[in-house]
Amino acid sequence: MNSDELPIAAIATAVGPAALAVIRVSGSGCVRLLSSRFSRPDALRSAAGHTLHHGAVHDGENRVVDEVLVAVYRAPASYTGEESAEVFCHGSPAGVRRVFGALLSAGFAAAAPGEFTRRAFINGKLDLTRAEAVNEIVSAQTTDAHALAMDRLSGSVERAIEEIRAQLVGIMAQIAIQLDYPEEETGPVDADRMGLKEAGERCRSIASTCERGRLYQHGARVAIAGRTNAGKSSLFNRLLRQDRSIVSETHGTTRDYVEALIDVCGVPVRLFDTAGLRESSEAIEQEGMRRSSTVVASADLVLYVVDAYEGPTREDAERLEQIPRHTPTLRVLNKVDLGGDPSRHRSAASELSAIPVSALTGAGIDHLNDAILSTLLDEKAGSGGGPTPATVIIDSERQRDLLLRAADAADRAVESLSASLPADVVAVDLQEALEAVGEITGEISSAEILDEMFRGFCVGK
Ligand SMILES: Nc1nc2c(ncn2[C@@H]2O[C@H](COP(=O)(O)OP(=O)(O)OP(=O)(O)O)[C@@H](O)[C@H]2O)c(=O)[nH]1
Ligand SMILES: [Mg+2]
Repeated sequence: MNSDELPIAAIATAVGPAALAVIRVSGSGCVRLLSSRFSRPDALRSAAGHTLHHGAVHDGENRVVDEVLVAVYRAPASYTGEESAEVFCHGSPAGVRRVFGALLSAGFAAAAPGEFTRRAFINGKLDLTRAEAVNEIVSAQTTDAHALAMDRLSGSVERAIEEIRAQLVGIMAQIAIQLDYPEEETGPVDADRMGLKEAGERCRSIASTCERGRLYQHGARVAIAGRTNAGKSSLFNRLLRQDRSIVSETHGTTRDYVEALIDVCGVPVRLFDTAGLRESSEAIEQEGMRRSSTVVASADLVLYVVDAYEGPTREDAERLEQIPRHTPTLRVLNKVDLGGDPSRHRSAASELSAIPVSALTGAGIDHLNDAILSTLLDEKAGSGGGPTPATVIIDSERQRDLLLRAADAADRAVESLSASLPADVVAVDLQEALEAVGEITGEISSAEILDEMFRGFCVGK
């Protein structure tokens, strides 16, 4: 038996108190093996694909472990393409582990991370871009990230890559004619006319969407900073929509930084409330400010809060100077509800290029959310446009690197053509572009490539 077909088992759901949990098994003979721990073995062994069977899992010594439902799948009509089954048991962590233990004692091997999807790929059920999308769906933190990953699972990247590959194959055919028949007979080859430049641009254009895709998938770190009492914790609570950080009129309330995950227009943002900045000789407060500055230094974006009632001070200007230059900063003028002179607020806001808000009333918060999103997209994501705007957004650095390799090879082929180098020189670069594109979908793959790719998957997927 091929080692890829050996029966494997994995707990496919998160371990924690829950109504139900799913244990997945796959591989040649897995239903027979499972039946050795099932109360109605004959029913399982003779089961047709896509049928459900009620019964009990026992430990091999007639002790019932759990009451379960088993779904049976027959090859090739299953996720992996192999004979498979899913065991729906009760969700208590202890119970799930006992059922899983019973299966291991029957002879199942514990599956490696991503092993089910790896088998699905090997059996031609999905290409590598869809396999990666499976993992992206599992780890999506916002509805937008999930929708983008679903798009990739339905084959948007695979189709785009296939189009580029077909284009490169067509060009290769024209070059092959050049190799077979000398130039006098076929006339000179033109990179533009053949679409070679366009193929390279399409690769680069899709590659440039990776940062944007990763922003939605992996999110960003946003730190709130500013002088004491500016309203940082109030703003933190407002953005979080939860009374999480302590707010008080006492200066220096926040000592340790506080963090929480929020959804900013579809981007998962780890938001940090930090200790207010002021001159202090108190050791604990100094340590709080030191830790806060570390958080600010590692942030993708800083929201620097200024109290509108007091207006920006020289100290604010100095504090802003201390934020690392490469870190984008949005200035936020808080407490604009505090009466005062609205025109003064407006001039302070424009002097500071600040976004006026009130953490107390919620005024301006939608605008602030939009500004956070657009700054993160500008900083991290580029436009994703270019001469040939990409129709898909990728998340995988593996795909991006291969697309750039293909684009570089296509560029070299274009140069060789314009320098009228021999067709076999052009063919070498074209071949490299084709190989890189083939690796993206997995048409060309090796055990090392697959090991590297599936290492990041969770067990049970
Ligand atoms: N009117 C008004 N008061 C606000 C607003 N935001 C914060 N405050 C008040 O300002 C005071 C300080 O607010 P905090 O959120 O604790 O300020 P902070 O910047 O976290 O302060 P430290 O943790 O000490 O650095 C509190 O009394 C808040 O109720 C606002 O938008 N409008
Ligand atoms: Mg605070």
